Amino acid sequence: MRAHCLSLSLLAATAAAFAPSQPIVKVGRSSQLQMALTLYGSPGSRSPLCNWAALELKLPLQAGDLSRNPHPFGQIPCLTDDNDVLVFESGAILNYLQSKADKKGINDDARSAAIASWIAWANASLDPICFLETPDGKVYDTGLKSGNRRIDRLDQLLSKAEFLVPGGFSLADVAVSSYLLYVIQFFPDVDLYSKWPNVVRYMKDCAGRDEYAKAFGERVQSFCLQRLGDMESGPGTEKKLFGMF
Ligand SMILES: N[C@@H](CCC(=O)N[C@@H](CS)C(=O)NCC(=O)O)C(=O)O
Repeated sequence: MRAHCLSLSLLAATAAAFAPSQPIVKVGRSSQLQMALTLYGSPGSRSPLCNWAALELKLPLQAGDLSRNPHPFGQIPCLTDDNDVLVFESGAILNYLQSKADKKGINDDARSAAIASWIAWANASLDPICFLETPDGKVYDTGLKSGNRRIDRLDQLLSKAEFLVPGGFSLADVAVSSYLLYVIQFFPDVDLYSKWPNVVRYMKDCAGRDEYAKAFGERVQSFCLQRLGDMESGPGTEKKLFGMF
C-alpha cells in the first residue's frame, strides 16, 4: 500500500462496509493548540493501525481535524505531538509511538531494534506482497494467492514463536498482522491456511485482541476471526463477504 489508499481504491465499497460504527477517539477542537498525540486519519484506511498501536501502548490519541491535516502530501495517516512534532508514514508513526512508550518504561534496545525492523519489513516488503498494484497505484490483487518464499519463512518463524519479537505481543505484530488482516478483508476468498497454517494461527491471535476491535471495529474483528476459522475448517465453509450484515 505505498501510494494507494484502501478506502479510495477499487475496493472502496468493501472498506466502507468495514468502517467502525463508532468514532474511535474524541475529535479535538481544531482551534485548540495540539498539545497531545493527534492522529489525522479515517476508518477504512490504514490509519486504524496507528490507533491499534496507541491502544496497545496505552498512549492516548486524539483525532485531528482532517481539513487541517499537515501531511506534506495531504495523505493519511499523519501524527502531530506537542505542536512541533510532525510524523508521517504509518511505519514512522508506529516507531514514534514506540519511542514515546520506551521513554516511559523499561528500555530494551534489542527489543526496540527488533520492533523497528519488523515495522520497516511490513511496509517495505510485506505490503508489496500483500497488495499488487497497477502502475498508477490501484490495487488489483493480492500476492498471497500464490506461493511466496518470504511468507514461507514467516510461517516457519511463527511455528516456533507466538509473536514476532521475544517478550510478547508488540508493535511488530501490529504492523505485520494489520497488512495480513487487510488482505482477508479485501480478498475474502484467499486461502492462507493450506500454505501457511502458522500465519493463520498468528493472525487469529492478533485479530482476537480487544485493542484490535477497538481500533478497527467489532465487525471487522468478527469477520476476520470467522474467515480465519473457516480457512482452518477447510474449503466450502467460507462465508460470503457481506453475509453477516
Ligand atoms: N506509505 C504511506 C501511504 C499513505 C497512503 O497511501 N495513504 C492513503 C490512505 S490509506 C492516502 O492518503 N491516499 C490519498 C492520497 O494519496 O492522496 C503510509 O504508510 O502511511
